[in-house]
Amino acid sequence: MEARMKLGDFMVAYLKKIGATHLFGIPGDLVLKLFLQFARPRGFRIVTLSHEPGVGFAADAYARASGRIGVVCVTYGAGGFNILNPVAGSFSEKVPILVVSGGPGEDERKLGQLIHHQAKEIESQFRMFDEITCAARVIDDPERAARDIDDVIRAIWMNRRPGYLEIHRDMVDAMIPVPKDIRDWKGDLPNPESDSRKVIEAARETAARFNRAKRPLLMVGIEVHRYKLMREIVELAERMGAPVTTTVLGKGAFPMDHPLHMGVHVGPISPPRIRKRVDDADLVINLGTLLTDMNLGSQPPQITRDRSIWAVNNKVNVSFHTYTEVTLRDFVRELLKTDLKHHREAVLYCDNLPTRATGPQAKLRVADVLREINRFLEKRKGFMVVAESGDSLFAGLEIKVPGGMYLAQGYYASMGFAIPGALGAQIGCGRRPVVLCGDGGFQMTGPEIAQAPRYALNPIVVLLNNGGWGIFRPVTARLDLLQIPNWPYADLAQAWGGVGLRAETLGEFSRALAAAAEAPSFSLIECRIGPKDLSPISVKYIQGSIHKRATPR
Ligand SMILES: Cc1ncc(C[n+]2csc(CCOP(=O)(O)OP(=O)(O)O)c2C)c(N)n1
Ligand SMILES: [Mg+2]
Repeated sequence: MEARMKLGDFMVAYLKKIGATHLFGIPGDLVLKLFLQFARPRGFRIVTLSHEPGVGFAADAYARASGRIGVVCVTYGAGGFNILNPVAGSFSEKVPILVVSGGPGEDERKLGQLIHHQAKEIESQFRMFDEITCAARVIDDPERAARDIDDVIRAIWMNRRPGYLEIHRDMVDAMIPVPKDIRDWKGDLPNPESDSRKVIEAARETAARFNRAKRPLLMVGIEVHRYKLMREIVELAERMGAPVTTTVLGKGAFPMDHPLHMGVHVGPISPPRIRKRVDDADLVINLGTLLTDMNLGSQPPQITRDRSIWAVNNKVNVSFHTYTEVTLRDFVRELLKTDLKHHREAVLYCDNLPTRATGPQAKLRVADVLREINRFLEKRKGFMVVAESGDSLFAGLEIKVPGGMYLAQGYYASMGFAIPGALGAQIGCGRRPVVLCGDGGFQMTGPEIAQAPRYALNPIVVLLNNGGWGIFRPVTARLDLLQIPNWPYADLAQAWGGVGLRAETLGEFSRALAAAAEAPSFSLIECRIGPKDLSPISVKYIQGSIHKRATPR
């Protein structure tokens, strides 16, 4: 970095310093100059997809899978508005992404005419992103530009939330001063800090509560994944000897094949043994879990505060009092230094799958698909699972990925996440995705799979074709409103340069999965399942969600 440099050059140098390697985007005239800067030799590997929502989901999943900031570059207006939904999802689920948008130059704005892609006012886009990011700036003052950019990117990392930079096209070549501290800086981004006195006291009190408890349990949530604390949490669980459950959103934050892992807790609709164990616990230590309806099976909170400790959002609640300025990382590290009683308990992993499979010739059911994927994953390394919203989100809860890499929007739950997400995730961590996706979800962003061959990506898409928006069938009288056209999914996959397969029986699915694993390209297996066939938890969830009780305890 130099003391004075062009803004565009500074952006590239800054993002290189923080270790960005890829940039996801779609250009337009209002961002083209900046986009080309990012793509220049020794710049970034550019990943373009067909539609901005795909770009946003891919960058989000890249960030989830790699543990780095995902960078997105879009044009102003039509491009920016198109990624509002994925960015809102990143905000909800604490995913650090940077959105860079172009915009019209100052001279054009002074002409007094409306500028293409403009909605209400030129500032409208900034205002919208301000609402769904932790920091948003329009870079319009060269003197402050470097500091503003630095502030936004630091905030993204501190908060693990999206940030927004709007750089109008006349600013890209503007000369800007670069403060010395930014020039000298090595590129380490700041993590939130704790007050060490509070950390010690929170850990001491937690340890005392734990050591008195007879039936303690650990509940692991999404912050463990975002702050890369899985190793510490495993160590803590092993020291405590307590069973571990994860939340819907936190699935994958604790190794699914660890002997202390019981499975996913979804409130009262959990597998009965998990529900009973959580209900019986005299102390539940929640580590990085968010209190969402989805995590609780769409029911009011069941773990009462008198028997719980919650460490999330840089706070630790011990029953009815709160320690502020205590990060999850520091809390867990301090707990590891305390004397902890070791519990001994035989922990059994539970899911909701019926134990009996149908025969290889019988009509394929969702439960059979899930059991077969588990069998497939058990024997293989290097895979991850990405689940789409809809029945697949709940079906995915039954999946056991050795080691644990698992991605799904278990809270924001937008359809369209999984296919572009799988592309971004494979770029981010190199693991080969198995994608669970419904036909409705696929019709939103699934065609982005056609981009996989360009980037040598090879997800295996397991498409559950039930002829519509199946998850709502148990609660909708007008089934005709939930129908969608039947696409020739396998033929499309074939035409897009992948392998397209169909399965109507378990035997066919098993063979298709084996064939997909051998294929160097992406594959899509269309599983033809009955219109009423849903995964075990979906029906309970959707009925609970529609007939919600409004009396929190
Ligand atoms: C962007 C978006 N629009 C609408 C919804 C509401 N929604 C949730 S699931 C679903 C239907 C899912 O259909 P499909 O992908 O075929 O999955 P299925 O439940 O049939 O397996 C809809 C419309 C959503 N979650 N996200
Ligand atoms: Mg469907």
